[in-house]
Amino acid sequence: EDGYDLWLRYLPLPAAQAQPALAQLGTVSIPRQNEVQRAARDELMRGLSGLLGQAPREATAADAALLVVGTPASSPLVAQLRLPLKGLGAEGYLIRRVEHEGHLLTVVAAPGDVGTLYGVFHLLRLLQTGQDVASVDVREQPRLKLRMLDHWDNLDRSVERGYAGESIWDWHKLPGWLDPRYTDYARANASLGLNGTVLNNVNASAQSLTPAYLEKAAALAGVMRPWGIRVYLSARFSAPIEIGGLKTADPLDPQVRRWWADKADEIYRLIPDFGGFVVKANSEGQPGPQDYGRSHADGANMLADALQPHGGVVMWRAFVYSHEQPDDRAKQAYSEFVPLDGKFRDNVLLQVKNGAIDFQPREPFHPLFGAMPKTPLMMEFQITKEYLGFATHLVYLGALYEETLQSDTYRPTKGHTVAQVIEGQGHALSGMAGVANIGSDRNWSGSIFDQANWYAFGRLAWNPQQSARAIAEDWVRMTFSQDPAFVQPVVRMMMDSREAVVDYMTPLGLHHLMGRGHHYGPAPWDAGSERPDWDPVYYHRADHLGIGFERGSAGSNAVAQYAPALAKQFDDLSRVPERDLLWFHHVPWDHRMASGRTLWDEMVWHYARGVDEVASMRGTWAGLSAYVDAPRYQQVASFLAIQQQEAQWWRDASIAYWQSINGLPLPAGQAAPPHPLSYYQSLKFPYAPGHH
Ligand code: BDP
Repeated sequence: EDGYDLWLRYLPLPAAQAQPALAQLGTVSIPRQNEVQRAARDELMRGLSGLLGQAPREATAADAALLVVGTPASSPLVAQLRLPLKGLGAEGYLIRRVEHEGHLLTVVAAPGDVGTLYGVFHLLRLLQTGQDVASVDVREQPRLKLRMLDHWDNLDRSVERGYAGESIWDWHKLPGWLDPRYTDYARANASLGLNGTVLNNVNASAQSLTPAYLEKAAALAGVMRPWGIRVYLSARFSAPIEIGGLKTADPLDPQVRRWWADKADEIYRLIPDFGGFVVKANSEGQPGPQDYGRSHADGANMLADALQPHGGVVMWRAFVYSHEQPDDRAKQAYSEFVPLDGKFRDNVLLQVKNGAIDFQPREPFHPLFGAMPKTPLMMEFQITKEYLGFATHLVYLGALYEETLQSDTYRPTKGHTVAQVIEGQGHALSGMAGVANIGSDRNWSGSIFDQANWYAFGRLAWNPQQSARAIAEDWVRMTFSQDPAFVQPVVRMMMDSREAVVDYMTPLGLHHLMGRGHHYGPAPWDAGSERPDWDPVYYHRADHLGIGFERGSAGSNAVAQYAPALAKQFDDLSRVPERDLLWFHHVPWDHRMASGRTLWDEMVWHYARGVDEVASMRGTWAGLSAYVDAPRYQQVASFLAIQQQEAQWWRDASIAYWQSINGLPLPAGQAAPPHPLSYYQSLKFPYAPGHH
């Protein structure tokens, strides 16, 4: 066991489950006229063979089948059954038992082939998670249109913020060599309903748009297509200059517009179902329309016009912050984009990170959600754990995603969650993107438990209203074991792991306190870099009186970017949620917390709780070795040991630094950091991964 099979292991079910399932599903009728149908068929055969312990028979005449899969067009039997397929759309499906000529059939039916593929994966999941399929009755369709992985992969195979080896894309050997891993990647994504992949880094190289690289992308598109997945590219805004020989990339310049229109034609000749572009513009030094005095809307619309005749979309990122330093970086995206609401073409989505800073262990939801009703806003989550301990910390991000998605925006009124905002608010387009955590490591994600984050992201992109806990439970059952003595403690450990990392890294609303550049480990003392808003001291603002970033009306007033009811709540020191306290306010060290402790004592208490939680995760795992194969057990155990050391390091280094500022003693019973502050400050990590 090396984790390669992910959650698609298809190990034999216990006899008590396998026998009735074989009796119910052991003879199948499934079409194989085109590549999508063949993908569904191969997966069904592979899955059932493994789970049932023997290959199902394929019915010779459709009516001899017990399990029937297809669309009204691909299967005469499905057509005859007159199932209520209306309204399911191109990707929806239903799974049911129906009576037909005196026999009970199990049917996976859909209006379109991709729907049957998703239905097959769903049926297999029901078996894998030990559910009774005897009276199965499922009707599903995705709540979001674009369900995307964004790879931050460079053409030299390095991966920005990647902790799972090199890029999965072996660009140099493409298009001639199609690594079988690409197909397994597509299968895994399709099993979750993901339907798009952005192949290259948002910090894009214009090379990706040259003919040689478009051919490589086309080869990958060919692998993805049978699995319902479209290929997209990150577009570098200045490509017309860099590879087009033009003097400008001004979006209103006719030659520039022509260049992009021609480029789009060229791409669609090679990749007829190309999805479109993601763009990072005027952000962290990337080129963009503002270089020419134009707006983000001008830039996005120019690309949208080029893609429009072919049905492509533009995902324009809202992660922008300019070189002029404002009073608060958290306010920039909202200030720049809200005035542009209603100014984008229909085939543009604005892609917004979950919070206003940058994928921190905890951020309040981004105030843009709900604030641009005339524009489809898509969610951008990070799956790779740039700020959450890289691959060795066990942190289940389902809990983080759920917290953001379930946040009430109060826009237009109370009860309107972020999930509802991204579901489209009546727009034709909607979506969710996850920054992939996938690389060349045999186990894909750098650790077994990081596979759960890919999994949870995919399931939530299909339906952002789902419960993170239920998803974790499915993943554990599919990945490890169905035994409740294993499932329950592991799910509990996963669900608690997110609060643990918040506690030992950045409790009570603290944020952005990690080492510069590589973002590994604590460095709350760090200052003096080329931009103040890259420095931890900019974010915590600790002095001898207190700590925290004042974003209330007495400070940057970032709270005013939220709906009035929320703005009021966040502005009010007595009503702001404590978990976000230091995000929104600069607070005296002796501020009284709900627990009765002072802020300082409460901070120390949180650090301790985080470290203790990791110790207890280790204990939990140590008791479960009997349920897990040795290689996967061992890797998780070793990583938990690393996590415990690093959690302790975060706690000790942070406390040593805060004490150097506030001069306060530790509460009784709390151990002093074992080293002086200077020791923690002296640690350097020039080769930490993920930063280039
Ligand atoms: C930050 C990363 C940086 C990315 C940037 C982005 O540190 O490497 O380029 O986000 O999202 O989190 O564009």
